[in-house]
Amino acid sequence: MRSSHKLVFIGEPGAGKTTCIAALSDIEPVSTDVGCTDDLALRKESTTVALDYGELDLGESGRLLLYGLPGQARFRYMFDVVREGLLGAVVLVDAASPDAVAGLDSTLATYADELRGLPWVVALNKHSDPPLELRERCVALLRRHELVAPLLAVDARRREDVVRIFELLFLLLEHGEYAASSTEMATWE
Ligand SMILES: Nc1nc2c(ncn2[C@@H]2O[C@H](COP(=O)(O)OP(=O)(O)OP(=O)(O)O)[C@@H](O)[C@H]2O)c(=O)[nH]1
Ligand SMILES: [Mg+2]
Repeated sequence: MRSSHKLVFIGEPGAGKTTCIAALSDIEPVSTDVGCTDDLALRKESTTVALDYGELDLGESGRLLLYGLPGQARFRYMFDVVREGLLGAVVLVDAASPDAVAGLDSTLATYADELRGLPWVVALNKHSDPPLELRERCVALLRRHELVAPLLAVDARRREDVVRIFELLFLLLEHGEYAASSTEMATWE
């Protein structure tokens, strides 16, 4: 039987989790978007209330199961659903938003413990060339949370960008150290 691995996408509402999984999945992704009812309704029409789910064939390496967690911190417990067999995590940031850094801060505040010990990356989405200042503020934030991860810019709608994300994750898996107690400078490609 071929193996399967899990990858989880987390990030603030609107960061692009559902979009990423739709771009990557080779099955029809399962999404549980509903109309927004709270303050979010001012910013977007729908939000994910349970898991997003997709799958990707990795050939001989098996299948990659893709999970998107709901953006709201109150759904953090859903991480338990995906923890077993988790290969890595992608933290998405809406880099075009004036609240990008605050959004990342709240994601890290919610998930820092889960991210420690995993290979993970920060994907700056919705901005083709995120400004240096934003990248530096993200790196500073990671340090404050005592986390280490590379940052990269993506367009979550483009499959090749999302593929780059997990190529990076696989590199980290091959070469990384995941007892992350120290803070190193995140790299920028
Ligand atoms: N311009 C641009 N729009 C994007 C990009 N990625 C996602 N979007 C749009 O941003 C909106 C929000 O994306 P979603 O994928 O729904 O975000 P989400 O993280 O799943 O949000 P929640 O389910 O509410 O937590 C959608 O309208 C997407 O089409 C991008 O790279 N560039
Ligand atoms: Mg969603």
